[in-house]
Amino acid sequence: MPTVHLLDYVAGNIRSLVNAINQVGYEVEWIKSPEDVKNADKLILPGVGHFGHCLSQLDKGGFLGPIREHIDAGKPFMGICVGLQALFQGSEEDPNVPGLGVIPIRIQKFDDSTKSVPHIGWNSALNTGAASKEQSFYGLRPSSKYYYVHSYAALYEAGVLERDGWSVATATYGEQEFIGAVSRDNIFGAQFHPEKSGVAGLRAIRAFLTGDQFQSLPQELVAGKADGLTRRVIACLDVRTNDSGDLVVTKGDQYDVREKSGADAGGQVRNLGKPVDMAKKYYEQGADEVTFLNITSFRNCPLVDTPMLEILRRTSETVFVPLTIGGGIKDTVDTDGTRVPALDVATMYFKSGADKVSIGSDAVFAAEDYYLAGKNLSGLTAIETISQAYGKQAVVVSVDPKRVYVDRPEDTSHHTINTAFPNTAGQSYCWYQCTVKGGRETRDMDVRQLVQAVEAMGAGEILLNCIDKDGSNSGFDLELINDVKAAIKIPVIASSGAGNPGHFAEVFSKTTTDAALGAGMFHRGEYTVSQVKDYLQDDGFLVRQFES
Ligand code: 1PR
Repeated sequence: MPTVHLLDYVAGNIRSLVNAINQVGYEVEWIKSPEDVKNADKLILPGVGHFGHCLSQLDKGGFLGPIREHIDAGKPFMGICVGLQALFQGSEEDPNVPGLGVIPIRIQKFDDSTKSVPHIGWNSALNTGAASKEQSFYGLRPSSKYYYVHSYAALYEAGVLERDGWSVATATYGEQEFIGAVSRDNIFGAQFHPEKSGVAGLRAIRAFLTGDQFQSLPQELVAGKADGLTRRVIACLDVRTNDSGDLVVTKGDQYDVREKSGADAGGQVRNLGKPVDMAKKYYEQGADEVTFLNITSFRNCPLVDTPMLEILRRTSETVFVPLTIGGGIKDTVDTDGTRVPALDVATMYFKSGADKVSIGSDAVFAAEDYYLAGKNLSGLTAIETISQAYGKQAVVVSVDPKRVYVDRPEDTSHHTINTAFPNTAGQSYCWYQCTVKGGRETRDMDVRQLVQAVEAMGAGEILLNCIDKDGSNSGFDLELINDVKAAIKIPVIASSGAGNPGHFAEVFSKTTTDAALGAGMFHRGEYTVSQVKDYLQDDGFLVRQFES
């Protein structure tokens, strides 16, 4: 197999990049020292975390000079995400740290007054020079969508880079147009993650590796370009060991996953299929992300026995969209008494192919400590340590709230809403109480308090479940979603209650949710992800369809 050199300067979550490179027929050789850069023909610089952290790590390791020499020698170079940003002059994220300065522009933070930041999801990479005969560079297509996750970007100014000979592809987030990819001579940079962008991303990686810089496209691929962020549809797999000892995808009603009727009535864990096979099926149906939740993590789970690692390893070999893993991301004591910090637990998952970790119970305990300390951050929580090391986009907080009804707002110290759905006792105010351990234990904290605390700690996204709605097929809890969206800036994934494609259209039209997640309706085979996408498209929403 031909090779490409990869510079992994933070021992990061780049297994998926390696898998993508292997998938297009190349082998990875690791750059371990600055001398190795000299032996590289093709060099890829992936990037995670902070701009400043990336550049100072490269500087400390003595890599910056050799990278510059590699680029100046005209050898193929590809930067991904922060690896692309490294090519620029500097970034507002860490103003005192200089970039490589190949592109004389500074990276800026997205304006979060009008939209969620980070920008997470599938967006365009439209070649600004598409009118020329070389309509595409490195296989980028106007009809394709690419997976982005970042808070900072190079904002686009028409013609500036083009005048210097750069090819530029842009995307638009809210009212801001930014650089999605650039190329000039031997350099290719992508703000999006090609390794997480399905077939469209693999095409870009292959084009870079084979040196296929410019292509002209057939008319049908150029026409019909629809810029902007698509509506993100996520498939979620709750995973646990069933009574026969097999690891299965299961699904509960209000978090109870045991059968109540039929042959298995009397408490067997529902078995809806095998995790790896189902993840692949949803990827091929067009799921924009796949989430695995280990729902028995409330038990003490020793690290020697973490079957989810194998699931991730196998899934990430064939599923090229973001993978999230949740359940048991916390400080852990292993069977031999070794204390393993949450950051190390998360690292195991990232190295096995996860792109994000999702933290449930531990986030509630951390939020309680945060308020007890007068809203002071300790710097030691799982959220803070993981977000510091891998970037906030890698940290999702999964919330498991349930409604508590009261007669009047004054009857509780918690934030209430006036609900259109009073309970049977006629109470029309409620607050959303946080739970831990898969809903087994309630805490004296409302959902607003939790999401605001975890946002302050550096969480990048909220996975907003709702125990009352879970498995009900009655649609999402729109009141809950609107309440949470109003309280924070980070993106929210609406979850619990999806029963048909219309529920996805409803949540996207009646709330400002950033993504929507379904489980039971997909697992039971009632609807496919592509049917949801088709429905949304017919309803006028922008979606990404699976490219084969
Ligand atoms: O607390 O950090 O160890 O994480 C445990 C994780 O496991 C949490 O994310 C928690 O939400 C999840 N979990 C724990 N127990 C259950 C259970 O069901 N018994 N599942 C559970 C949560 C909720 C969603 C579900 C949606 C959509 N599942 O993921 O997929 O509600 O379902 P639907 O579309 O069928 O309505 P920690």
